[in-house]
Order: sequence, then structure tokens, then C-alpha cells
Amino acid sequence: MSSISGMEDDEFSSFFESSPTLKNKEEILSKLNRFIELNSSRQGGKRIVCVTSGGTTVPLEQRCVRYIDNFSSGNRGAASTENFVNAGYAVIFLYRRGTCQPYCRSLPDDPFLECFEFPDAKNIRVHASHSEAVKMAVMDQQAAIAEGRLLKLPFSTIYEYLQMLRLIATALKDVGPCSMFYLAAAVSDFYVPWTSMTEHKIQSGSGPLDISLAQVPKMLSVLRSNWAPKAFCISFKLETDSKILIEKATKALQKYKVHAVVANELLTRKEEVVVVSNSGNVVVRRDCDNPESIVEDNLIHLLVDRHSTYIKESHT
Ligand code: PAZ
Repeated sequence: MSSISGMEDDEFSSFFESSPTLKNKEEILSKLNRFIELNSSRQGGKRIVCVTSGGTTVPLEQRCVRYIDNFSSGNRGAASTENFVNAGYAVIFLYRRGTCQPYCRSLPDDPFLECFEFPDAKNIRVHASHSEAVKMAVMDQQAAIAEGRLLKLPFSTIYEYLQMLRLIATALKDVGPCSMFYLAAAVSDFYVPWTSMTEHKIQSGSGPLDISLAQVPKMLSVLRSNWAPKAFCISFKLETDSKILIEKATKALQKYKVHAVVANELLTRKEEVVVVSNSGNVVVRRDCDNPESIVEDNLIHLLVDRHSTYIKESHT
């Protein structure tokens, strides 16, 4: 009989074997290795965090026209990335294409069209009302990338997400306890296996659509047990029913043996989260007296402290 982790490995092996090949795999790997090498050789520490952000899609056709999506604006991941960079971390930002980006919080929704003006046909300039926000966004993002503190890797589908997460975890293995996974992405629980998916666009002429969805293998188990067993691992639990939130987060903590689960409710997620861990539950709120404050400022502060303790304990 196979062990639990053996069964999980088998599930993942068949998931990956039947997944479409990751485009640009070699390019992603070389960017990753360069980034990790650069940050591992830094003096005074080599903390690297992988922040996942945005929702994964589940294609319904191989030449995809329609897909099922998971809700996430990417706000949490983007804001957390800025905070981690400020705290001295190097960040691998694994994000859903088209979702919020670090350093863009103060920009309007469509920065390109709303931030710029054309006084005449030959000139384009930033509108005075946005100039400070644009300057800060450009400077901060370019500095983080130029200093090798930020690597941005986009995904769209559940297939890309899981393959990329595995590449990152494997590449970070030698960073051990100094590496962190901050898994804020909203990941599909169900998917259509590639091999049973129709190639062409589903036709609407044949009446109602019946689709059968398979369960996505539980990535957290295999991340913790095989891919990155020494990394500090923070997962997220989103619920819409506040009555079950903490119970579900506590179960996830026990089942996946992550270091903390950040529990949040859809409607209040920007105001407060609860960090559920073996040392008790801590409510983290944004600072209401400061309109600029966001919940991620206090959340990342707490997690960085916990990570420091984890690194110290791992060395003793
Ligand atoms: O991306 P966002 O800022 O709109 O929302 C963040 C979030 C709710 C997706 C995140 O905090 C979260 O809970 N992610 C995990 C979702 C899940 O349980 O699958």
C-alpha cells in the first residue's frame, strides 16, 4: 500500500504528466536560478520569499475560448510584495497575468490612458495630478528590479501555476529555512484534465453543457513534504461565511502542517485577517487612524518576525 505522501506524489505525477508543457520553461528556470544565485550570495542574509497572487484559470477547451476563474484581484499579493522588499527580502512574485502589480496601488485603474496627456501631437507627459504617484511607482519598481530584489513571473492556468510553483520550490531548496512561501493566490480546487478536454471550442447547439471536474491534487501537502520541506510556509484561507472561517483555517493548519494560515473573509479582507498558528490566533487589522495604512503592513511585519524566529530555531 502506498503511504499518504506516496499517494500524493502519484496524484501529482499524473497531474503533471497529463499537463500541457510549460512554455518558456528553460527561460523561467534560468531567470530563477540567476535570481536565487544573486540573492544567496548577498552579505547579511539571503531571505527569499515566493509570493503567489491572483486566481488560476481552468480552461474548458484546449484551444481555450472559455474558462472557469477563481476570484482574486491580486491586491494582497502586490501590496505584500512591496512590504517584503521593504523588509529586505528578495521576492519571486508569481502572479496571474493582468492582476494588480507591486507599486501600482496609487495609480488610477487604467494608468496608461488616465495618467498621461498630450499637449500637442509630438509630446506626451504625465498629468500633474498623477505625477507624484507615477514617479514613485516607476522609481520603486525599477529600483527593486535593478537591485535584483524582485522577479515577476506570470501565469494564467492552473497547469502553469502548479508547474511554476514546483520549479520555484525546487530551485529554492538550498535556501532552506531562509526561504518563505506566501501563498495568497486563489487556486482552483477543480479542473478539467487536459486529456479529457475537447480540443476545439465547445458548440452551443447541442443544448445544456455537462462538464465533469476532477479534483486538483492538494499542492500544500506535497509542497511541505517534498518540494520545500525546510521553507517557512504561509497559506491562506478565504471564506464567505465567517462562522466557518477559523475552523477551516485551523483544519488546514493541522492537515498541511504549514507554519501559519492567514484566514480572511471576502467582504472584510482589506480590513482584517486572522493569523492562525500553533502559537494561537492573532487578529491583524489595518491602522484605522491612518487612511494610507493597509492590512498587509502589519501582516508582513508579524510574519517577518515569525520567520526570524523560525530561522533562529532551525540553526539551533
Ligand atoms: O487578491 P485579493 O487582494 O483580491 O484577495 C486576496 C485573497 C482573498 C485572494 C487572499 O487573501 C486569499 O485568501 N487567498 C487564498 C484563497 C483561497 O482560499 O483559495
